[in-house]
Amino acid sequence: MMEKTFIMVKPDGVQRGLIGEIVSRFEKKGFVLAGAKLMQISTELAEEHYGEHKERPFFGELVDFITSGPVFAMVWEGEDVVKTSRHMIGATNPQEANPGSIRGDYAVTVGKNIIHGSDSLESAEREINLFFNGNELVDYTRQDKTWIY
Ligand code: DAT
Ligand code: MG
Repeated sequence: MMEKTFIMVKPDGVQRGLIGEIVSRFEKKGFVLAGAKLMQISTELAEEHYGEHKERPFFGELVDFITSGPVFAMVWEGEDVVKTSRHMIGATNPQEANPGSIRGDYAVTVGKNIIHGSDSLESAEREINLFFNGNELVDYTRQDKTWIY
């Protein structure tokens, strides 16, 4: 099924110069970039985005971290992109993330795991709407589509 998902390079990934590497992996995979922007997340947006974790002991640290510097927010489109991008990203704890995954290759600790990806179709829709206006997303066909599907 054709889907869209929300992917974000976190402040640690931006500071470590990993935006290009991460964009490149999704691009080479064959997914379509529908929108992207460098932005500073407000405390309000951070608390809303991570709302499901507000009772967890690490919530305060998580909000401080995600607002500590610019993030690179993206929307990627493709067949089963929600689940596939979670595989590409790897386990939440980089110590458990497989080599070859983004966290497995570039991160060491759960508090600085460099990238976010929506965990379901419902989360993807919610997060895309939270971070992007409709007019910031572009609908187009990649020229190599028939070589991917
Ligand atoms: P994911 O980012 O893989 O969807 P999640 O939704 O369970 O993981 O948690 C959101 C973020 O919160 C995660 O990327 C890093 C942080 N986090 C999760 N569990 C944590 C823990 N036990 N200690 C510190 N930070 C944690
Ligand atoms: Mg999550």
